[in-house]
Amino acid sequence: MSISYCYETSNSGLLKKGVQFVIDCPVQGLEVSGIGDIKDFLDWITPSLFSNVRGDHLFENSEIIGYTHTLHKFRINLGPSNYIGVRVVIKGKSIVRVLYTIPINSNVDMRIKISRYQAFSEIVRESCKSLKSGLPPGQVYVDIPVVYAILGLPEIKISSWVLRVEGKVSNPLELSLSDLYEIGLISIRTDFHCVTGWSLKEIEFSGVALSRLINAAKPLETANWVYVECADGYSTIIPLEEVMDSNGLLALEMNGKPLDPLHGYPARLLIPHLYGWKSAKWVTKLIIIDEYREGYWEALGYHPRGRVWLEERFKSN
Ligand SMILES: Nc1nc2c(c(=O)[nH]1)N[C@H]1C(S)=C(S)[C@@H](COP(=O)(O)O)O[C@H]1N2
Ligand SMILES: [Mo]
Repeated sequence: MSISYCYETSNSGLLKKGVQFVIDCPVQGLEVSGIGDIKDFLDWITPSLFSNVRGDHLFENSEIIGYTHTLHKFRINLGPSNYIGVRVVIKGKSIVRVLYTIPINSNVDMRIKISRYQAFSEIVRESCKSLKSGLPPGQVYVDIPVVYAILGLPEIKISSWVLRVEGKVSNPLELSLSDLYEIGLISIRTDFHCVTGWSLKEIEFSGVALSRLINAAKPLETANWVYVECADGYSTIIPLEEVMDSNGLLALEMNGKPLDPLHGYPARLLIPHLYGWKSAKWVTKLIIIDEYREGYWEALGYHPRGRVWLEERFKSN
């Protein structure tokens, strides 16, 4: 058997998409060639994981994630417009993860063990700060950014918008847009890398240094992670150390102008050495926490840290 345990993950943004929870199963590198092979594997493995899931795996589409990974999507129909999504992550030629998105109002009976995901064991402290210049492995430059808004565009009233820094801090902050401008903006010129393999060359972002903002909130000794919440319901998580020890910004401007509404107005994160999904748009809260929690993409198997130069695209344990 090539799956010995799975994780159960969930996220409030996924819930908005109708996903109650995710069963995320690491696979011990099983070589496959083509969709037919993958479908055969799924038809065999799924009944061994769940005692109450029957049915065919219908192929939907595939997505290339850098040069290293491919994501193949299937579904198992449960009823009219109700289905379990199946995401198969391939690295090289091998299946390395299978994830099942379980919809609201249905349940699954697991035949195998649900383990607790240990995010910290994947955060290997490397001396390399991963801020090299040039094109990282598995990326290609494009001219125009792809706009991502997985949960749609939020409506934001600037008069009542505030950025909060809260959680395990001794000095919680609540800052309006003008408060942020008053702190003073700094600018960085940097490439931007999406995990799906596209990169943008040299964009200028201006904003408040994230390290400065978080320091002002005075994180407690025990703090380990920054959980980021956005007005659209999106969320992501970043190791606290990774934020503090970077040139990351709470960006308010791009190329000298306020952010475009599509790119996160009034404020987004911009952490150049981490994949783009960590650079959350329409940010409302930075919640400093002790224990790892799953953000939107992390709940779907993406990496807790996401360093570009180490190609930390997916979780590996
Ligand atoms: N709130 C929110 N932030 C988000 C996303 C999103 O869907 N919602 N997508 C992320 C992803 S996957 C990427 S690559 C970048 C893309 O930034 P852009 O839309 O400005 O090009 O935004 C990130 N931040
Ligand atoms: Mo992305």
